[in-house]
Amino acid sequence: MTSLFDPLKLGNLTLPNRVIMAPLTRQRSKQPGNIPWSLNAEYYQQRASAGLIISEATQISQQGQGYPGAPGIHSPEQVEGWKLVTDAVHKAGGRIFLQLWHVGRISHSSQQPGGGLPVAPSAVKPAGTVLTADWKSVEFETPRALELNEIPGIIADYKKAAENAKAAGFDGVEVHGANGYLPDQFLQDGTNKRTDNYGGSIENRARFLLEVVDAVIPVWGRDRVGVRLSPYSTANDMKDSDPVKLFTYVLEELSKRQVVYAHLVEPRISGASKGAPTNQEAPSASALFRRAFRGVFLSAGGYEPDSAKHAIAAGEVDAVVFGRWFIANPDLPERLKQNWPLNPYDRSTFYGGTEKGYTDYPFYH
Ligand code: 8OZ
Repeated sequence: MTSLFDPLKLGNLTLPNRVIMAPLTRQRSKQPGNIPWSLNAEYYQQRASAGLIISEATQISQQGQGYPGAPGIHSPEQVEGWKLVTDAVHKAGGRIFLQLWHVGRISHSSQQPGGGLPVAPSAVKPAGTVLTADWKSVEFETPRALELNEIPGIIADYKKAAENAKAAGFDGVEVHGANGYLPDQFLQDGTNKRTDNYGGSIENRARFLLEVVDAVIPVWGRDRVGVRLSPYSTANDMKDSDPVKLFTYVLEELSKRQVVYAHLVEPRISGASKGAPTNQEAPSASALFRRAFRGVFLSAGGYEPDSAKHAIAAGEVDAVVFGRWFIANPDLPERLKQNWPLNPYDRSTFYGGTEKGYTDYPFYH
């Protein structure tokens, strides 16, 4: 029987355990410039015992930014800043992938180059509120639908960001295709109303994500590219008329491309930002979609120590991705292994601020 503490082959990497650190938006990059710095390096280094660290979502361009304080990977200063992080993680014996992010419509004009509207597949406004560049909560704007001739430029931004991630010393990249950001906005028909090659059929709606994947594979090799998806998630006001058909197709296409892992967010957790309501009635993504993907299957979303151990032992997933418990427990793998108690997490310090609630959670020993 497999356990959380057995090694896992991920392409030509061997992860020492199956306790993965989730991509976690913490909004603590150095300002101005959204630059990773020594505080971020300390935080990631503390968590280097994870089988794999997936970095916080990191914008590929200024247009792709939607959250104040979130880091980028498009400026030379950001690349230099990330080197502090990757060096620190590697010195501590860890491995770290960078998550490539474009928020699409989940932005605000105060973040956009020239103060323009956020971009999206279609001009469909998300419900709810967004933080401006200076942390004021305001209603979302209606995004501007991308022109067909703008899409190659965004794919090129992903490729350039993947190259920057390599220069910054990461071990691989994850394409953020989940949680209602730009690639997901193309995938799902609640947000994609296009009538060109990027809208309508499932094949057309998947085109953007697959073009991103096809752009980053030559930079990294298939063994170092993963993709995150969140079927059935309602985070960021998402919906689709047939998630099983859509995400089965996407996972089959990702299998053909032999990306190294698929990382699915369980829909029982509907998003971290609004108090993380859970819906235990929601379908299980691993049950529905695991068979559609031939590579390593990572699963995130509301796992507790017992449910994680069970999911691995039952062979439902290859590795479990922890967010909140990794925020509060830098030594999470060892705590799980030894059945040591977990530090409780403090939601009020998840987003923004400095070392409080970030690098000051104690190790057990
Ligand atoms: C919570 C708060 C801000 C961003 C995601 C990047 O949902 C996020 C995110 C989550 O993937």
